[in-house]
Amino acid sequence: MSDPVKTTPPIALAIAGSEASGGAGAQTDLKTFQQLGVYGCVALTCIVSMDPKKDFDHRVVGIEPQVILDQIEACVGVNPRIDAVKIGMLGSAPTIDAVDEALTTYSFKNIVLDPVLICKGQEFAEAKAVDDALRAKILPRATMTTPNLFESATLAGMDEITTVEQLKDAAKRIHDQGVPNVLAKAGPTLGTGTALDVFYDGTTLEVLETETVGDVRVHGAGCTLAAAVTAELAKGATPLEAAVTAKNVVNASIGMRGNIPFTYVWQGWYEG
Ligand code: PXL
Repeated sequence: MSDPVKTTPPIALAIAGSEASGGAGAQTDLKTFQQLGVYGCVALTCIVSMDPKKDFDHRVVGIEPQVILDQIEACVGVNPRIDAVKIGMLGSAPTIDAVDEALTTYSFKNIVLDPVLICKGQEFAEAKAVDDALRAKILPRATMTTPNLFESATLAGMDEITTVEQLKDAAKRIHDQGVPNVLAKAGPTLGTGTALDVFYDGTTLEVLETETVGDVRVHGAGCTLAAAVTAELAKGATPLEAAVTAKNVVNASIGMRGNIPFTYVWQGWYEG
């Protein structure tokens, strides 16, 4: 019998939460990986069910830490060569401990951290514990991080970010905490008339801009961006190249209108 194995594509692992509606989280990660020609596997950290009766607050159920470790073990066991890892919503301090343990065990390359700090409907005390643990344990392991405006300000220790100069400063401050590549996202929120993000790797500081699409908040754009960065790193792109492609993917993916107060993304529109 002939060997049925064709060429193995690059492989990416998402350690992320499920967002049932399909607009964000692990669902988005898998779709983005697939779209960019990367085989995806997933270790779920939590299950988010948005509540349409309560303004789409997030109902979050954490996955048992040992089960998270078991899933990562399964992913690595089947796919011995994982080319990149995306870390999305972790949601609790025990989950962060489990992921920290797995990152020690497997020493993955190309770790992209989307530092999902606070989730709609989460208690403040819980959110603070997650922030602290994420910064102490996961951030220093990241090859690249993709904070949004709020996350950039929090991680950089700044009160707020309202200008491009402040966003550049935040990217540098986060880099100085030991993250080799930072993609600090503002999207359309700094009033530049573009979707603007800042890339910094310690030497190169680039302001990346694409045209804006609409003027409403887009659900899942951040997950899609970080997943696209992960897929491109898995394929061998440099961090800056990955950031540029990822912005184009997000730009192309915006525009599905659901029964929710915001637009969301569909990866099928990007043609590369
Ligand atoms: O977009 C941030 C995010 C990440 N991961 C999960 C989510 C969300 C937002 O809804 O539910 C699982």
